[in-house]
Formats: sequence, structure tokens, C-alpha cells
Amino acid sequence: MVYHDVETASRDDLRDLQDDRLQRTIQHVYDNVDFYRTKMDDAGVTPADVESVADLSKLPFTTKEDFRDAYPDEHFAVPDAEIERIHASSGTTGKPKVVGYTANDLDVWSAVMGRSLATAGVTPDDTVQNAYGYGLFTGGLGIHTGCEDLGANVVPIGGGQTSRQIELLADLGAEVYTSTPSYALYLAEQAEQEGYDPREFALDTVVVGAEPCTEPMRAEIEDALDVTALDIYGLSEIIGPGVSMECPEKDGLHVWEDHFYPEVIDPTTGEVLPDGEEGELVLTCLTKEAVPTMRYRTGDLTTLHREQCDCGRTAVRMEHVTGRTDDMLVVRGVNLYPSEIESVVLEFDEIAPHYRIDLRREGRLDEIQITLERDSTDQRDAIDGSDSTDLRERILSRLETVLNFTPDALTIVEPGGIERQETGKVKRVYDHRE
Ligand code: DLL
Repeated sequence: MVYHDVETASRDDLRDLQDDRLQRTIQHVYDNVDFYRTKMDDAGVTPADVESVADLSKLPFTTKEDFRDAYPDEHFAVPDAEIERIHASSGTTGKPKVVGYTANDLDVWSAVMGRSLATAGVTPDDTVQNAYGYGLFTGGLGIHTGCEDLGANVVPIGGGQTSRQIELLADLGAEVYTSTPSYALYLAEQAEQEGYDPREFALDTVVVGAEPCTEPMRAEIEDALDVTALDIYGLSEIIGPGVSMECPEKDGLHVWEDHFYPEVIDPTTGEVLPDGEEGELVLTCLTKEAVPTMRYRTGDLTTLHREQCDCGRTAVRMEHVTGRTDDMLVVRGVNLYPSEIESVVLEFDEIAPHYRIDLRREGRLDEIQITLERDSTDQRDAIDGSDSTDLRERILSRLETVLNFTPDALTIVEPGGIERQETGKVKRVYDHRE
């Protein structure tokens, strides 16, 4: 369902809208945020020099470190009285990144979230059970207000309480479930353990996000819950969930570029890359008032495509995020991402979609250990029997062929042998080096 005319606007009209909005936002940050004014002055750029999104490359990037250094509110561009809500995203180190919203920012967010849910096929007749965490994390309230904008019925269960989630799914019959991909799988697994058939729930769509989801992982979710799983992307520094959303064509996530302008750059040189080439996503807020982030280096790796989607929407599409620039593992000179390992190991039906990667330093060498879990439907009776040895060999050989990589150790544990995580974002890589 097309929710707003802008979704099918011509690219020329969209460009005019972006240029107009960018000019206003540049002037706003220059006038109201010391950080941007100083950076622009240092670069010798004035707001008048940025007439169009084509001029964006004149502007310096904003980095995660800039955001952390601005703690708590140095990037705020409006007086305190205009701030209506605060969210924050906590990294693994340092201070959280704090973001504020004006009343208009909250309206824009609800509207892009309503649009995102409609893009996933959600209608006002649907019930949405929202299992993203409520609170400072943007997931819970972001999805929640989007449901309200759309007029869908929202069940605000939030993260965790898995038995309760299962009971509500069975009793309230939500058609739509929203959670991280790892939690959707955990839910299906727990439901089965509690005697339900998770494929029998009324669910038809799961909106997954906040973590990478490879195609084999999506297939696992769709099979476990008998649903269509669609990817939603976003980040606190830009607005929260609702920056981009996949439609049922499953051909990339539509970036709502009337509000968020995307570029993809070479993470090493900072050079803007042409469509079709993978690099780091850089986003610019075109309409945000409270924290209008300019040219933000997200650290997320993706590829942009500008041809029109079969659904009729004209917005640029981004591929699933494959990982983060800082997730890259360098093992004996080979660069690889956890998602690449995930894609290979989940090709094997005998392997469950749960795994962990441990990195250690032995002397001066980095060692990488992969732990996989046998799928509970796999009939093999002994994990250390010859079948398992054969399975290990086949996985190792596939890793070598596809990724040119052999881990120092590959272990396959019994079903349930890898610890599950009930709340927050899944952790798969454990780095025990200093
Ligand atoms: O995770 C916002 C969100 C909530 C998105 C619910 C989707 C659903 P942050 O906590 O600020 O915000 O984390 C943002 O999470 O830079 C990506 O690295 C990652 N991320 C978010 N969505 C996806 C996705 C929310 N669909 C960071 N695929 C981002 C891969 C994602 N990674």
C-alpha cells in the first residue's frame, strides 16, 4: 500500500524537494550548532555553497566520535523548551549517543514509521505485537507510534517475557510481529518447547531489524513461523527505525529519501561511490529540527540501487546491511565479516541459525574459533559420530571455497548448546584479545 504520494514521486520532483529541504537544514545547523558552524568554517563552506544534494560532498563528515564528544546535547539545534523527547543508544564503550526530538520530529518519525509498516503490507485492520524494547532504545516507541499513525492495533509487549509473548500471540492472534531477527527465531524455538506449533499462529508478517539479517537467516525465520520476514533499518543518530524499509518484492530497502539523504562512500578514502558498489552508508537528515545530523558515517555497509522497484516506489533502495565497518575480522590477512560466515554455515540444513565466533590471540597470531549448533530437526544421533565429522569437513570445505578461509577450530554443539539472548541486540562475536 502506498501511504504517501512522495513514495511514487518522479525522481526530479524528489530531487527538488531534497534540495529545498537541504538548504533550509544547512542554514539551521549553521546558525544553531557550534559543531557544524566550526566544521563548515574550517572547510571554507558557507550554507550558500550547498544549493543541492549534489553539493553535499563539500561538507565534512560527522562521525560516531563526534556524536560521543557532543554528549549530552551539543548537537541540539533548538532550545530545551522545544525538545519533547529524548532517546539514547548505548554503545559497548563510552557515553551513549543522546538524541532529542521536537514535536515536528516526532510527527515525521511516526509518519515514516507508518509508511514503513504500510510498505511491509501492514493495514489498519492488523494487530501488531511489538517486541522491540521500549525505553531509551528507539525500537519500541518508534514502531509503536508508527502503528498509531497507520491506525493498526499495537500490542506493546516490548522485549523479553517470552512465555507471555507466546501466550499473547496465541490468544490475541496478531498478524504482524516486530522484533530483532535473532529474537524472532528464539520465539519460534521457545513456542515449540512450550507445546505450540509456531507455524499455526495467525502471524503473516514479521518486521525484523536492528541487527543484520542474511538471506539464509530470513529463510529460517520465514520457515519457523510461516511468515514473510521484511527488513527495517534505522539508527538513533538519524531518527530511529524507519530510515528505510523493505517491501514484499524483497529487492532492497526503500530509503525514505524525502527525509534522509543516503550516500555510499569508500570507508578508507571517504570518496563517494557510484550506485551498485558496496561501501559505508552516509546519511544526512533533511527535515530534522532538534538533532539534524549531517553526512553521518553510519559504519553500516550496504549498496544503493536507483532503478524503480516493481512495487512502483521510486525511492533509492539499499541492500541489507551486511555488517559494520568495525565488525570486520582480519584473520591471517583475510578480511571477512561475520555475516559472510553466517551465509555459508546456514546453507547447511543440519545447522541451526545460532552460532558464535571467538577471537583469541595465540602468541602473535590471531585465532578464530567458530561454534555452530546442530539443528534440532537433524536426525543424526551422535554429534561426534562419523556423520558429524563429515558435516564438519563439508562446512570447512565450503568456507574455504567461498570465503577462502579456514577457522582454527570449528565445533558443532548439541541443539540448545549456544546461549540464547532474550533482550537487546544479539552478540555473536566474542573478542578475547586485549
Ligand atoms: O537499532 C533502530 C532500529 C530499531 C532499527 C528497530 C530497526 C528496528 P540503534 O540502536 O541506534 O538503532 O542502532 C543502529 O543498528 O547503525 C546498524 O548497525 C544496526 N541496524 C539497525 N537496523 C538494521 C538492519 C536501531 N535492518 C544500528 N540491518 C545501525 C542491519 C541494522 N543492521
